[in-house]
Amino acid sequence: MRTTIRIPKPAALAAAVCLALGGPALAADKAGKSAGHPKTTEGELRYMGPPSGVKPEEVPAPPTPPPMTKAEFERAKRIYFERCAGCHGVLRKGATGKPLTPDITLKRGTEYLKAFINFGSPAGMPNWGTSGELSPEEVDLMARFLQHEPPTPPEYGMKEMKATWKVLVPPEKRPKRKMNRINIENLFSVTLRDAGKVALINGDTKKIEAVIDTGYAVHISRLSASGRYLYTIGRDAVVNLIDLWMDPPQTVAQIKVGLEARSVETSKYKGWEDKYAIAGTYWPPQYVIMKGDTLEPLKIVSTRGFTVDTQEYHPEPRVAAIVASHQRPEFIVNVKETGKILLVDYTDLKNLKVTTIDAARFLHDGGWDRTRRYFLTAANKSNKIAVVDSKRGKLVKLIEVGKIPHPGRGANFVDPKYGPVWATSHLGDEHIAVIGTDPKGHPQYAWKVVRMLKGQGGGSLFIKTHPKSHHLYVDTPLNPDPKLSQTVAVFDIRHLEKGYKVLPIAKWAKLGPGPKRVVQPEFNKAGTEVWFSVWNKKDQRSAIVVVDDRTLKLKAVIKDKRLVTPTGKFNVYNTRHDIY
Ligand code: DHE
Repeated sequence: MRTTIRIPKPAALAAAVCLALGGPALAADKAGKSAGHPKTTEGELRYMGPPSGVKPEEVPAPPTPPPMTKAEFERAKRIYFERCAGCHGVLRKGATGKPLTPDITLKRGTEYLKAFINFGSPAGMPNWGTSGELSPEEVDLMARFLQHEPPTPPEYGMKEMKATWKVLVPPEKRPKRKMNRINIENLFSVTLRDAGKVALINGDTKKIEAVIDTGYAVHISRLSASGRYLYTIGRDAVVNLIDLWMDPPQTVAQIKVGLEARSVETSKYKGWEDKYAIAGTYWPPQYVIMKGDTLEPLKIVSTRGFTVDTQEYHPEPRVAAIVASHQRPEFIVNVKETGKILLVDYTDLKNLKVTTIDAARFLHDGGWDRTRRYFLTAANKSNKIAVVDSKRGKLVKLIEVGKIPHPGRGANFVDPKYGPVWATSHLGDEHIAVIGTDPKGHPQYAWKVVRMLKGQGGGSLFIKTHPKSHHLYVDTPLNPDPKLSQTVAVFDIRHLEKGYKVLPIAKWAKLGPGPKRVVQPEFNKAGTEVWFSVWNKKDQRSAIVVVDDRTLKLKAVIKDKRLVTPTGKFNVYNTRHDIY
């Protein structure tokens, strides 16, 4: 027997639902046709019709910020994204910098915010006004802008990535062997920050072999496991794949993976060498796994979620450092704002397995211990170093260190008293925390701060040594005192208690005026030389200073008008093998 069920017409049904719930009847004409939802089926309407459980009084009305013209808003937005978003986040939820959402800023008011932007704060906010970086009118503009709801940039998915993806030289057209005569193992990829380029400098001859266009304000370079491919990532999230076998080395593929980014890495586990690349983005907060030799995007994963401590939802957990595991086929991904470390298993991208390790906020940079089993990474605003055992896939310990640890990749050496250790310097104080890393040989010191060395001062970003060196170099480029920002401290690892020597790196470069910040020590392959960038403004002369590690004397100054704002330097051999 066939039963016919009569379903009421949509508009009549909607009106009935509304009336039954005590709401106003939906407009329906005498013939029963709806003016409201003519395209909705009866089933959908019945299913989705009930009112939201959110009570209107639970949703605050948007506050009223000080007025701005459209042109002013556009200008402020540009300044914010160029200068402020790095620390405060695109959505202004805060990270290295404080949260700046209207619920906070409206209470502070325009005058308070102006003073803050003008003079900065001892906690690390630069003095944008008094330093002359922003004019008084721009300070006022920003103070008003910060009281408005933050504008949200668009999302960026596979369609957008594919639209920018270019394979300039397909793998089958690339050389089958190295075509140039460069000793690529001792090549340095040097970030030319404000030029949006990298310079490939020959470590043996100190000559620039190539200058290659990359993303805007290119941030880091990383090497494939084979050492053939160099990956760079710009702040604008443009990834370049450079083939070092070509003569001269050149970009063979490029992709833009988001709107803002800092990290790129490649698969290094046995059997997976050069197979995949991964890039993490600040905006949108996500990472993408790509084919290693073409950058074809394969899998995008969002990092939005809950913070490790208060378990609040965070809409913008940015991807900070990424390292490739040597123990398992995994990428280790630092998620800054949630304070979680992800172990992303790349063996099966369709059924992706991700282990989430609870660490601490706000994760930033880090590196391996000398066995490449333990990953030590800074949770910089928690003043902690998180240690991950990449073999067991577990957190070993959160170690209290100094104020705002900033290791870069850190420094591994054998302490005469405490055995194998890893060290970090700090942005927020003058200390260098030395942590025991040998649970088998020196269990009593493992994962403890065994020494707190006193360096030149705060504002340190990077620290470096080499297995063949007995020196530990500590930079201080962000210290407000030029005596510190233009020099480096060197400790003799054999006599750490004796304190440090100061090398006048910027003075040796003989550059003339400018801030001349000395940044990021990097060794050559042999471990006999250490290179420093002398980082001046875009329109001033910069240089690379090479120091003889044995004598601590000046060995060479590399000057060239193409060396515009050099910052990070990545020696191919050391970066490829994670030697630091
Ligand atoms: Fe960096 C590494 C983020 C400012 C030079 N920087 C990193 C990493 C992150 C990061 C997440 C780790 C990448 C990895 O290992 O996968 N950096 C940020 C910022 O968010 C921040 C604070 C502000 C911004 O807006 O970018 C910032 N960084 C700077 C600079 O101002 C520096 C000194 C100069 C520059 O070139 O911009 C700078 N960052 C570097 C360098 C490294 C780096 C040289 C790699 C160090 C290494 O030895 O591996």
